[in-house]
Amino acid sequence: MLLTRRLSTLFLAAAAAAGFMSSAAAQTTMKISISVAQNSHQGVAIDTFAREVEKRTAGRYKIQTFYSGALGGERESIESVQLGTQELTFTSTGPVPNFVPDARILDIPFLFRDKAHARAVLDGAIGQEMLAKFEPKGFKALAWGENGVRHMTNSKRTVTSPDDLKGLKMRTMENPVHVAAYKGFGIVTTPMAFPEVFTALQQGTVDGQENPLSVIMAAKFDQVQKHLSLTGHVYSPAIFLMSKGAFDKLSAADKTAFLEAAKEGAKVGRARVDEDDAKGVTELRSKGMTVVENVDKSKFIAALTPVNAEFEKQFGKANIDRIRAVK
Ligand code: EAX
Repeated sequence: MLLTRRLSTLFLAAAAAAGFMSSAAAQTTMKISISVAQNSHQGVAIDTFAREVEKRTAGRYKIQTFYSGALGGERESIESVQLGTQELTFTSTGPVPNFVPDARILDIPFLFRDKAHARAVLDGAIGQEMLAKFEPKGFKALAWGENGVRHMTNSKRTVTSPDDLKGLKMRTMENPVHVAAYKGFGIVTTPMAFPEVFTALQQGTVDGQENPLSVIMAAKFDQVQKHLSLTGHVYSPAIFLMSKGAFDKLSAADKTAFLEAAKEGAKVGRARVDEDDAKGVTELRSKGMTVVENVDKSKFIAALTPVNAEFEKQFGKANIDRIRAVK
């Protein structure tokens, strides 16, 4: 009797230990971050990614989501992923060239005709070749996502031509291609991490900034900016980055799960960008912004002729032409 009881106690303890161990092994928690608010194109992208990873790994991987730069700006998050102290981030390509210089070519103004062109390039051979270039730098680039087509806002004046930009002090991303091009417009460039931008606009440290309608709405820049011009001067890709160390530890099946989840996240994020673009002008006008919808883009393109010659030298004309040629 006593022996039976002892045995059953032992059995229960062993079962509990085994259960505990298997559930500990069963759930690995990873972090992913964005610099913008949850209610945004990027928020739905990482929320979808988190849900898909959990579903596709039967809950063995749990993705904790962080918004609004809670873990730092985009550059800091990319650094953390490279170091492996944070497993994942979803970021615009803003600070990416500082880590993967080959990616600079994607940030050239007026490179893509429209979102459809950009998506075709990123999802096609060129985009996939580019994803592979992140590996030697310590990243597994899971998939391209989308930040959107960037437009200019400022607190000083209506912008209809590049002449109106001369002398405007604008926050730019920490991106060497953007900085070079915007200088070409005559803008006084002030590179700054995104979490600091609202305050900088509010305090007048800078006159303006440029971002997709999705970001302008999510960040409520209408509260601190009067003028919006649909310059559409550059497409802003986004990317799911994972620490290569963390990715390499996954089983083959789980690697597929993460890759597929990122693709799902990208799809939902892009759909939200389209929704935001469709309603953005009306919404921002209703919040008090003055919007110039018809901007003569040819003037902006012409203003960049010298800078573009420089980009052709730096990135190779053939490489730029190959992107432009994608249908
Ligand atoms: O990724 O820094 C920027 O302006 C980005 O567009 C923004 O953080 C969204």
